[in-house]
Amino acid sequence: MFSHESHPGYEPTLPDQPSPALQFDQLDQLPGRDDPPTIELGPPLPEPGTPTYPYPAPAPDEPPGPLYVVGDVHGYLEELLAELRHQGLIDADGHWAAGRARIWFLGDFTDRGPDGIGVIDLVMQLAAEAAAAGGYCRALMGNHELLFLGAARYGDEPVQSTAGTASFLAAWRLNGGQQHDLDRLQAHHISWLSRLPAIAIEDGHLLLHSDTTAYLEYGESIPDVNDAVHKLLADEGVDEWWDCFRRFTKRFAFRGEAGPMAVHELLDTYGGTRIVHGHSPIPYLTGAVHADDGAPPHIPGPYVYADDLAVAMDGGVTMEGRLLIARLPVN
Ligand SMILES: [Mn+2]
Repeated sequence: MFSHESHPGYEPTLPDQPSPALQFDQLDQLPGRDDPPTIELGPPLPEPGTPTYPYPAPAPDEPPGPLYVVGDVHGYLEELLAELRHQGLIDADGHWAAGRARIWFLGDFTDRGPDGIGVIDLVMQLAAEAAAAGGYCRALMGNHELLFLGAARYGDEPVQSTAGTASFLAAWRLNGGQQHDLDRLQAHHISWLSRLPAIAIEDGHLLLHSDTTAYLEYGESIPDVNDAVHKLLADEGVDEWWDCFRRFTKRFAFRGEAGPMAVHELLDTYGGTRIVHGHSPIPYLTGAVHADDGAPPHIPGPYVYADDLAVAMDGGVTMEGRLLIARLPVN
């Protein structure tokens, strides 16, 4: 059974109710998605000329700062800047103002919205500024990172797909790819995106982009999964990329009666006491996507479900929802 009762703001959803998410599901999986293999190279170095900021050097015994997560951005740079400012994490000029705070972006920076490269540039900038301040700004690799990297690397090269002949470029365009993002994609973006981890754990929160158990197919520990994805991106061909992309595009594993079991499977393998994920917009998870009056979906905040074991962070900014930033733990 769903356990929405303890989460004010979200109406209970009948588990077996036909969901409009089906259409979304099919669209999102259209030509398939591969994972670009990546190599773990560590945090990016500041670009030459990056100014230093006057933060005090952290003492070694100082406790870590507060932990935040950011849901899917999908090119909505202005909304991201506004929410980061609202939370006091950046200043009026868009620079890190959060000291030793820790921020994890949950992936899907580009596609659908107007300025995907602007989003990547901002996150890279904040990563450098946060590190200088004794905090950090890190990011997971979402399926749209795999899709975007695949479009850039493999273009129209045909891939094996159950949906017939497909290519990364066609799939990327069908899933909101913006030509101006591809035109502005530079080597340092590719390098940074290709190094992002697929999974992380922070303060007992297992952080994933997608609400799927497909991560288990890549390894039994967090380093194993991240290494496997990075190695695949570095060494494998278009069909392996595509397969990885498709696996990390799956969704809804934590919904319904079997949801808590799926969450436990991941927590038992990788550690942590709760999963925090993006990828599936909250209106689709709750089934509240299409209001009868056509009103935008109501997104009061992160969506806690699966017996309180999972927190969904994609507020559906691409569908007139919200770009969510939350401080963990979420109640
Ligand atoms: Mn996604």
